[in-house]
Amino acid sequence: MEELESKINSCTNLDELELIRVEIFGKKGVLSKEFAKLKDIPAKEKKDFAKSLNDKKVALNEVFEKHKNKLEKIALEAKLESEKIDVSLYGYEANKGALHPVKDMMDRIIDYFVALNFSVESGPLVENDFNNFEALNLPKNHPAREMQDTFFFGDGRMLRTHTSPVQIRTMLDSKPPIRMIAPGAVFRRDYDLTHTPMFHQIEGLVVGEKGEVSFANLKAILTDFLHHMFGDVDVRFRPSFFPFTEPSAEVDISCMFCKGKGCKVCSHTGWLEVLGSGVVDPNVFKAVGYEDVSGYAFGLGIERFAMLLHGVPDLRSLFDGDIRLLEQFR
Ligand code: 2NM
Repeated sequence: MEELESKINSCTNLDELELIRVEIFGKKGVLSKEFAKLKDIPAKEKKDFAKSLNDKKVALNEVFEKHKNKLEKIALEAKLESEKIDVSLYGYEANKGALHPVKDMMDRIIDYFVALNFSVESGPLVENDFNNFEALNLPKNHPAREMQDTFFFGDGRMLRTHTSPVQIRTMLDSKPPIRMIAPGAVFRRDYDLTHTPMFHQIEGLVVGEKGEVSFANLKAILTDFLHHMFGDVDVRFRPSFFPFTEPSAEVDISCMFCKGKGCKVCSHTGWLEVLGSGVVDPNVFKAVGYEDVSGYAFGLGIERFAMLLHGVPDLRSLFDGDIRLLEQFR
């Protein structure tokens, strides 16, 4: 009896226990053999023998069930442990896309001016001579036309060299007041560290009644715009020349790489040129049939803003199509 009990309890897994079960409780098992002895036992002793045998069977069965439960519990715990899933583990990250830095910069600049009630206008990339040059006070044989290094089609048309023709189209199509920006691609025959043959500009134009729109307004809005884009920088307006504005000014910010001390990026001047601007030349208004109006205009290169704000050393890398560049802007 004790021997059978310890045999049951010494089983370390359910397979072993099953073998023991057959050995003890099976048809040809220990207990069956004991019960078989009944028939040879004298009638008088039969009852007591049967009872003690049955007690033994019940007791063994209890020991067996108890140990079976224990082994089942151990087996279940082992199974749960081996199949455990840590639901708090970090999953595989989805492969996210990103806006191209030029598109992102364009959106940021557009958002600034849209908040100030500027409309966003667009026009064709292929332009005629009047919209791209003539109406902008650049008459035929004007040296600025060669300076622009234009892609001509040979039939009088050309790829636009700036987005100014959109301002001309808008003025021809509508009456003042005008408060617009024109973002888009422009084309010039240029290719080096800071120039690509296709790049993007945003130009702005504000037109009101004569005396209503001033150079002071231009200074105020562009100063605020540059603080919005570049943070706490100094802004300076420097006299310049454009055929379509008079007076004209180029706008510089203090170099954010050296804090104005002078470095490679700012050619040791402490200043970075970021905008062109001016009061619209009367000849431009004459070309579109506007009378008794005043206005200011400005223009900037989006790639240049992206280069400065992201520290991109070679502008051409923005157009290589190398996915590793985009991945840095996720
Ligand atoms: C610039 C700089 C200065 C400009 C002028 C005009 C228009 F059509 F009103 F005459 N549009 N954009 C302008 C003026 C553009 O870009 C550097």
